[in-house]
Amino acid sequence: MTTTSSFVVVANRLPVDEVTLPDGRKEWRRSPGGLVTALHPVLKAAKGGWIGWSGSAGPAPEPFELEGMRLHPVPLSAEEVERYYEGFANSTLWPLYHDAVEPPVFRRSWWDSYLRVNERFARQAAELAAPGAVVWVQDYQLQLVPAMLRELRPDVRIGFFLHIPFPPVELFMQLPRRVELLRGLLGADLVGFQRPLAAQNFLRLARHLLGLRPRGAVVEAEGRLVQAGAFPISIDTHAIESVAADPEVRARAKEIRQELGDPETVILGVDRLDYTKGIEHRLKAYRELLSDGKLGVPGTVMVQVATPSRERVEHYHQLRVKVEREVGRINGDFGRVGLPAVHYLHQSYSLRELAALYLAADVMMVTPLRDGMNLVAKEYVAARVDLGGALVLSEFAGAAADLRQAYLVNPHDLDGLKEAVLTAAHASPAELSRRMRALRRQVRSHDVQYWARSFLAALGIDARFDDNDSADEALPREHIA
Ligand code: GDG
Repeated sequence: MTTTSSFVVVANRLPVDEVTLPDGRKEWRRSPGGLVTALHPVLKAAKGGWIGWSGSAGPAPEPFELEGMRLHPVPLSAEEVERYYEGFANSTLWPLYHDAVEPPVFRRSWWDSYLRVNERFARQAAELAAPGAVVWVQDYQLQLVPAMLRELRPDVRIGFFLHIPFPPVELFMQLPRRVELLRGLLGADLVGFQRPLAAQNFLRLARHLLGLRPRGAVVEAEGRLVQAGAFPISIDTHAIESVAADPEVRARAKEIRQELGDPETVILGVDRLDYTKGIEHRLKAYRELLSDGKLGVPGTVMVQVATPSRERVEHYHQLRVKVEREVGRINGDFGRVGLPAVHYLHQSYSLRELAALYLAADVMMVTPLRDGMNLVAKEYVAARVDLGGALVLSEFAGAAADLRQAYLVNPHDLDGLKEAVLTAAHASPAELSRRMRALRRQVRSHDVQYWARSFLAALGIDARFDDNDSADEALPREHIA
């Protein structure tokens, strides 16, 4: 029999990756990433459970424990990966919620799969949650879970957090299953978003689609109160600072600059290879700056890390072709033997190597067309313990509201983008450190622990966030309604 937990996280993915050791054995390792870092102490203290997919299709492994967290794998068949995950989640919802920057694809068979998989997650959460437990559901793949879980377990307290933007009513209305999705979310006690505008979109939608009457940030649905609010996510600032302060990482940053040919200006981009990230806009701005003669090789060099992502989804395949064609064009026109104008890396790196790249970069370009938050921008700031470097940041990233001292840009305005890159590249050290100091204050006072604490506090839970083993007063205390 499964023991129950008073705190349960439900997310599409478990916070682990399976690695193959040199002797061929397989082992689970905790995956990098802010969400698990933030929740680990709470999960450990509350003997909490995490429900999620292991990442490979087929039968699920047995539940297991890792670093004090109880992990409960949910099975997904190959067909479900295709329809629920690549289909409805990543070809319908993802583009639609990001301003439809690529056209969303609607297929009826995908919906059936999304519904079935959400039911499976909800059932597992219902089995795992102790009486009166707190269940925190994450992200767009699982929007039906709150209502399904509420139906099975009216006694639990349910929070939902959306990591991506929530679209305006006019866009949401395109969804064939819009009522079901909205009702799914309304099953939660608290629905959290990255920005206040997203929470407003949600409340407006509740009025428009279901005729509900929100009062302030609260809306009554089926006799219960549902609260909506903004909880901007952040990073494990302290951890990134420590990595960036490590002498080996600092030496590696110097070495990277040497390997790049000791240019005056290193421009950096780090993204999942995703069409929302504005990689093409960034490359185009750089190409024009080279062709205008405002920047030149070998004085300037660009490094673009584009981590492989969702490669079986058609839009992603097309994006890769377009980005690689543009990189080829830039290097063909402006590179020299041994001195490419863009170093394009379609690979994943360790956090230490990423931190070294952040430290090596004079201008960090984060230019999404729409982004819930964008953690790369915050990581760059956290890594710049030396107060150097400049952040060029799209105003369409949620992070722009937190990082006001960045060089804010509209990535669609190519001239404005080029201007910002030049201004950032030519700014005086005093100006750069003035901006960086202000940016760093923000990510230090608002880290991912602060984010998780504020969300759980709004849900009525006073959670412990120090990594200390005494579980006594951890979770849950009585809930504030
Ligand atoms: C979604 C929302 C929201 C990337 N390449 C490597 C690597 N990364 C890490 C980064 C960063 C993370 O992946 C990417 O986070 P972002 O926030 O930039 O973007 P999404 O993946 O789209 O995330 C977004 C986020 O959820 C959280 O709510 O901010 O708006 O779209 O941490 O460092 N990490 C390592 N190697 C890589 O090669 N180790």
